[in-house]
Amino acid sequence: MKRSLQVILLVLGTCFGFSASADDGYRLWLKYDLIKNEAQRKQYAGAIKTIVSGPASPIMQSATAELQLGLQGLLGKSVAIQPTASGSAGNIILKIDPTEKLANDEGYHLYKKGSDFVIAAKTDKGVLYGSFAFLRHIQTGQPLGELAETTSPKIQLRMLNHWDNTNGSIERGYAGASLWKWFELPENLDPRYMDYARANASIGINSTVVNNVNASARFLTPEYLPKVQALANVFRPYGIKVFMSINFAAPRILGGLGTSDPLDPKVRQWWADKTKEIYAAIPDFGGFLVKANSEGQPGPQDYGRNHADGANMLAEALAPFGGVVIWRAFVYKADPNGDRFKTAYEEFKPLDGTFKPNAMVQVKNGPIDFQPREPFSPLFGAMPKTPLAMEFQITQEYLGFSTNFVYLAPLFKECLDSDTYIKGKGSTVAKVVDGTLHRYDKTAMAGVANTGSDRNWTGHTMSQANWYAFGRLAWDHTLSSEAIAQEWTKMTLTQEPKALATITDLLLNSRENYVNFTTPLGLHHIMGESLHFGPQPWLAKSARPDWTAVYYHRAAADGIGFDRTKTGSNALAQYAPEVQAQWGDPDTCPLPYLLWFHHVAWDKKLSTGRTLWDELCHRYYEGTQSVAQMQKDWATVKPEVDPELFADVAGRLAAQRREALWWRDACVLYFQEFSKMPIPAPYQKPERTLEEIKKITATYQLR
Ligand code: GCW
Repeated sequence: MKRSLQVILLVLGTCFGFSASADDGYRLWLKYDLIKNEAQRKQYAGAIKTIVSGPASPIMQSATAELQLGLQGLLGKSVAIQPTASGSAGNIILKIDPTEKLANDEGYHLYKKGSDFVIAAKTDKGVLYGSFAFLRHIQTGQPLGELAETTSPKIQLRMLNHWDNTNGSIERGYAGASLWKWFELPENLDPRYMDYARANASIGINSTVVNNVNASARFLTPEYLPKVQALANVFRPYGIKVFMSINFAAPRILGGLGTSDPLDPKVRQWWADKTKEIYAAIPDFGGFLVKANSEGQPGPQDYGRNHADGANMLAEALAPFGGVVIWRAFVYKADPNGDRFKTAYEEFKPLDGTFKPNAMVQVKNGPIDFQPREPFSPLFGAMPKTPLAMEFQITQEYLGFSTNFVYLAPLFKECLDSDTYIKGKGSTVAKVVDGTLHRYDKTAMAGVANTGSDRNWTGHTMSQANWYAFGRLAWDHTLSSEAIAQEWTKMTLTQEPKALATITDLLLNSRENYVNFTTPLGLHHIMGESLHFGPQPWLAKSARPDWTAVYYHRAAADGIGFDRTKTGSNALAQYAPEVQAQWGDPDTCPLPYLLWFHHVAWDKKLSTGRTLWDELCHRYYEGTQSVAQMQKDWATVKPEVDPELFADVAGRLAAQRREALWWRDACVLYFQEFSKMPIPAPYQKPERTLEEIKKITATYQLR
């Protein structure tokens, strides 16, 4: 596909315009505003003269267009693109060299050569990522003299999972409607599709699943395939592959077959034909993502087959085209006496070694469901012969939607850095997922997207940092939460040192604050029914027992928490002995995980010197207080942050404060009914009664 650079620049310029007016957040971290520090700007501008374009390809065009756009904005001067270097100084040389010493095809090497700057890679994709890194170097104010970066992604498929539906809604989306305007596609291409691709490419995301895992079969019809094809065409020049979620019952629903049994030859043929049809439209199609036999979705178990039977049928259909099937391990049964924690491991571990080479199993970070804090899923480390993909949730389903300021890099890192001990000390989850521990030849990390049609993409301005952090960590999980926070803040909000330090601290503490006022000490799944918003620890009846709150917290006169040791569900046995030893004893179990694994007496003395009850209250009160502190800290950065962005965050923090009080009052008053202990000094008893709080939660549940 031929595209004219002028057209691209025009479109980019319109969408990502350099207007001096207030910032609506649309440009994300790719603002490219004129560098304020004049001396610094002149230095960059003096050092950079041309962009030497290297071999032509659509991806190379994206790289040069981005460099030109970025430099124009940052330096306030137009930098010409030339086929060869003119003169020997100030050229940004884009170089593709398959012999470049890099770990893989997507890596890049930035360095100075005399007075020139080289962006070298084995492929055009590497050059694209290197170009964004070069711009980031300038955006974050680093001296060009120090340009030296060699990096390759540690994970092959760095993907977003969109839970977007045919009607434009997004399951668990809190930033507006779907970015994909299905009704206008394929004819009308919203310029936003390209900006979405640019944003992803800038942080190394190279794959996207465009539709919900609760998948409508309609996506596989001749009506929708051209729409997906149109998106793929826009994303391709940014190195992004499209995947689709499929409905396992499609052969029955669309194909008119009486069955979707994966061992039925007619069903297999149907998938083979459908896959061929997809590849005819999208030659670089990535593959399928599948939610099967989970929360009512159809799957192979409907026919007495297992997950591997289902996955392998699809793997076979995809294999001739180099596609991959990613099969989700998010499964659980409605068993009032069981432990939902254990189901995924029980269903999947026995299947290790039975999946085809182009199948992967995608596991959520924790054993339940994206709670504010979860221990790592015991499946990590338990399937050495099956490549396991990590699934994180970027959208804040259980983290206060778009009203709450919760920076997720610490949550992602906590999981990735956890030690499974499966092959001795240092067998971290990250090493499972990046393939080094079990020598997986396929690796993937997925993030359930938090993007939507809101002008600023993510609803809460600060949630942009979560999209950013996910991409950066999928590229390199050894980056620190702090480094990513600073990078993002410098590009998005401010570089003024004091404000930068304040915002970095706000980001770094925000998740722990959220845990404290919602689910401290290892409480989990006590949020509002189905909406998953606000507190509802009293929820005792639902369509399934494991959708209630009491199933998880087990508060009673004798204490609180889910006993997952030998005296309880023994879910702990799914971990390596070292992990069991670490978490199995309530006296040594780290407090953040305590009630995940133990039922603890209200008056038990904890390592903090407080009783369990007092500690619980302490955290609810301090967590709520911390939101007031966040408001104060945010107020101090006002002079340094764009007024529109400042106001957006300030307003949402005020809403978060109201919600934190709601959580605190609900939880301390409800749990007090069991502990029968007073709210400890210096904290004041809530002004509201539990009945009043319950009414607030009930209002949220109204349809
Ligand atoms: O977290 C739960 C959500 C569902 C979601 C499901 C899943 C897409 O509440 O909305 O469905 O997990 O991950 O499949």
